[in-house]
Amino acid sequence: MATSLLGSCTPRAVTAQGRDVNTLYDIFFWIAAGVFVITAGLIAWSIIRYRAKPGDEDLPKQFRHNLKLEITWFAIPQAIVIVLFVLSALTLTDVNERVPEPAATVNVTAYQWGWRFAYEGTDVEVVGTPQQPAEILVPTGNLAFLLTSADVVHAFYVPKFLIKRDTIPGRTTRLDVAVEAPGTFDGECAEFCGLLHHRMPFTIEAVSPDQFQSWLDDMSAEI
Ligand SMILES: [Cu+2]
Repeated sequence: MATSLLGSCTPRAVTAQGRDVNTLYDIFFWIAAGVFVITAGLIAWSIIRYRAKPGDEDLPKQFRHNLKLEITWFAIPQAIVIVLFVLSALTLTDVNERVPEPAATVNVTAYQWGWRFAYEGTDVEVVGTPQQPAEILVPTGNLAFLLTSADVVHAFYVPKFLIKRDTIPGRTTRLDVAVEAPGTFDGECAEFCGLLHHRMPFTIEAVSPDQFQSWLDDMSAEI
């Protein structure tokens, strides 16, 4: 019960990719719920139906194996696992696909302990520290985050995107999303990276492309 209730705490996705992940969660949940109800139901039924009744002296009919039953309870879980595997692989392929013509490409560098966001094609850079976490603007629509780390492995995680990606020193990983509506989304580091790991929050505010452009112009003017 607790697992099902906590499962409903999954944030509602604000990206097209996150919605794909949500759909996959739902399919897993309902299949698991079905397996639970059938298994627990059969156990409960057997306990009640075949309990010892007054006057029962003999053992029930004894038998060693039942090939048909054994094949069935092998085949059903196999089929479920194969279906879930295929659905997961398809969702992963969709989620990892690059978005066409991103409205903004942001180079993100994680470091102990904060985040640097640099907008490709501009000089604009926002650097966060534990004392003053970064707050950045992005336009709604397609976004590409190119991620790397200056020191150890961190993970770029915006819970409402429902996807996270490791940032690895010396390598660039990529996270593409389509943000569907304006809003403010909290982010954090999701890979333990040292003493101030918990002090790496950041905020992404998605605004209309026009608002984003004027913010970007203001930021460039300040440099
Ligand atoms: Cu970190």
